[in-house]
Amino acid sequence: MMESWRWFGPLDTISLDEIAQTGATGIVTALHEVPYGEVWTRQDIAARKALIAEAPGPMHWAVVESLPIHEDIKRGAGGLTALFANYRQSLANLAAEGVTTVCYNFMPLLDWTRTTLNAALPRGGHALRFDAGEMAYFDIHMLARDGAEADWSDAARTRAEDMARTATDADRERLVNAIMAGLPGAYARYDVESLCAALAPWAGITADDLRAAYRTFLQEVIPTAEELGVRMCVHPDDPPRPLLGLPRIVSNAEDIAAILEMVESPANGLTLCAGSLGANPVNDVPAIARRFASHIHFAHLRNVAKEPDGSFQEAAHLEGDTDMPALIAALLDEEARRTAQGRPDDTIPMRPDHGHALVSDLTRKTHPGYPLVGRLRGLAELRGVIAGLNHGRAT
Ligand code: DNO
Repeated sequence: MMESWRWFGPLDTISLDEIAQTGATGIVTALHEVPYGEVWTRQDIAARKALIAEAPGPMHWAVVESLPIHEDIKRGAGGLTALFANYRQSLANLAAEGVTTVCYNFMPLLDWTRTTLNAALPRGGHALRFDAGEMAYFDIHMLARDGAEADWSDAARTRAEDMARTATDADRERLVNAIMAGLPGAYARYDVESLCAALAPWAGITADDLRAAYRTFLQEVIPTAEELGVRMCVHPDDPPRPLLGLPRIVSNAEDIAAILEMVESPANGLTLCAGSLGANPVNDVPAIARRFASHIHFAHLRNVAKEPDGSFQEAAHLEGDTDMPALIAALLDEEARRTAQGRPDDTIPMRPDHGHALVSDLTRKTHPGYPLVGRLRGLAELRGVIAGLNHGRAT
């Protein structure tokens, strides 16, 4: 498997020189500064590629994460012709520069969502955490969204009631900041008021409506991607459940099967994100990897520990609820199958997704979830599993 590493571009406080020292060869990045819906020009793509090539290496731009989809496409609203044309043009420009694996998501408005960015770990260090009670408090009491109560378990609602009595302004500010932290790059963050305004146009939009919009997107984009040799790979919902009344349709095996059937093509693929899928108790992540193996173009390897009320906390890469060696074995089997079919270069780039904030991470400002030492620990552990499994195969 190709070892890759997410780099948020020149504004990332972790430099390419540092990333080179991790041993990763594939860089996962995006032109985060380009607003959603606008074309990524060939010139800008080439410039980003050149930055990566100049760093110690060899390293190359292996995966785009993400080429974002404009909200109007997700809502199926308004004249979308220009937006689809722009998306196809960005794919063509990426392909012309040899960048052909493109990750994206179809989550309305929000991206990955947590309620705490620095949950204390027993041995020191911090983890990202999704606390169902805190999210319920945000939804029911801060946003005061119609129908919010019905979306939460009794346990989460009880905790939300407790918080309504005790939370301070500082607690509320921390919660909003944590919830917004998943939006990558330089995009606008919402406060409570602007989030309510952004949610309004989504009122009444069902999972089926979102699926119809998704089908249109795939029909518009996948044939071009296939012609260009680009492999699109959808990132699952994180967490894999509807949130704030917004439908989510990439949350489990049935969702994935439906999406892959909408437009059947090798270009219509999946980012196997172990952490996102693993946060839902119905998902057996190694089984999902085996079922959809031929469509996996990119893997995010991380782990979560789930709790009965729907909360979860990010675990060390080899701890938590997903059997990571079993998952990696599934991915290595798929790579072996591709090699046997004469496609030895068709490897699955993987990156250590997220990481605990450890040691010097605790005093260094980086993207939430993307510290240097914690991810380096994750990569080293995953590398060890891969080496062990490969050794087993060779003998
Ligand atoms: C979180 C990431 C996601 C991912 C996007 C892909 O750490 O895995 O933000 O980049 O959802 O579009």
